[in-house]
Amino acid sequence: MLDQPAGRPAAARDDAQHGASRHDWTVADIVAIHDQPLLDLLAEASRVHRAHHDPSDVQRASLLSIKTGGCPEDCAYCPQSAHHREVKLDRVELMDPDAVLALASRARAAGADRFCMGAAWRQVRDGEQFDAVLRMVEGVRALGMEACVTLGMLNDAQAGRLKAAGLTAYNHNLDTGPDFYGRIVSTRSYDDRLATLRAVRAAGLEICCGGIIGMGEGVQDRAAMLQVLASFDPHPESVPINALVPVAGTPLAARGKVDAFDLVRMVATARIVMPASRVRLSAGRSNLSREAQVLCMVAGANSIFYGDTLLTTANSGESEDDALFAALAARQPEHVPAG
Ligand code: SAM
Ligand code: DTB
Ligand code: SF4
Repeated sequence: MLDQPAGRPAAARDDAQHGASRHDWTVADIVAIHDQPLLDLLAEASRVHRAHHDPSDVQRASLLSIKTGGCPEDCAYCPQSAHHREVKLDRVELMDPDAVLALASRARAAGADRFCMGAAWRQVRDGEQFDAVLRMVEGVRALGMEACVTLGMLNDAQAGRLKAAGLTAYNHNLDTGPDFYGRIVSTRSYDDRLATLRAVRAAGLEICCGGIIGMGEGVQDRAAMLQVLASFDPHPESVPINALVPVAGTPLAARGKVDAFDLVRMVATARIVMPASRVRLSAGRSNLSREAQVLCMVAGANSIFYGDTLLTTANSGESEDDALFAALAARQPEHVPAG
């Protein structure tokens, strides 16, 4: 675990104001929160959300795959793994920084406040390609946006160079609970992931860390992942909650759609145990009705990926999202024609 306080007794359920500093949730506490009647869960999550955030502040993060496919890791959900040969995906080498920055600038003009760049790498290697990523980070920051990258595992020195380039946050997901993890990822351990997260935090970068639901795991596994995340001190600044996007050719291709209420419960539970974090409603949003997305926001989601594609799969369209944001805003008084 990361900076987990040793030997603290399990505290009783906390109120919303104190929850931000709680790192000792047990898996049983979290399952109890998750499984309570849906309307009670929603009410509690919404109360916690409003005590810590302006509910009208929903972040738009734009996502770009800067190096696509051919990844040596074996992650069962991922279309970019070279192990899944049946996936139809063209490999694309690392993009040129100028091309990335042109897209970042376009995303900013469309309303994005954060620009996230993902590379299908097992780990960061020092050299020309990492130098190019550092230039991308500098460029995104110069545009006035938050910058986040996800590049696989990294060491302290590399995290320090990203910090010096102005990086806001590093994304590295735990994906699921420790017991289920081995069924999904065979090429790197849970401890490897925690070591990367430790390097990220030691460099003073924000941590963006969450996971995926709908891979065959149970509520216990979902709660166990949230327990590990909530044990970080401080909590991860952002927590992406992905619903599995089943991709043809991956071992999880045949998994069914995640039930919208499962996603609502997961978002609400994340919100309650990590009150001050940004909870991002991430992959899988294109399968949700706008009503289900609004329910996730009531449950405490306050960030989305904005843009027509995620890394390699389709996202909700930008125009649909613009309509969603318009629906969330205060209504203009109706014009009543005179006479
Ligand atoms: N290679 C880097 C790594 O694994 O850290 C960065 C890229 S990787 C694609 C980033 C995250 O995307 C994964 O950790 C996983 O949580 C999420 N992801 C990948 N494929 C997904 C899918 N089909 N459905 C939902 N989430 C997915
Ligand atoms: C995260 O948690 N979800 C994003 C981002 N971090 C990098 C990735 C979702 C990928 C979905 C599958 C794809 O488009 O390839
Ligand atoms: Fe590679 Fe990341 Fe996909 Fe795993 S999730 S196969 S590390 S790109």
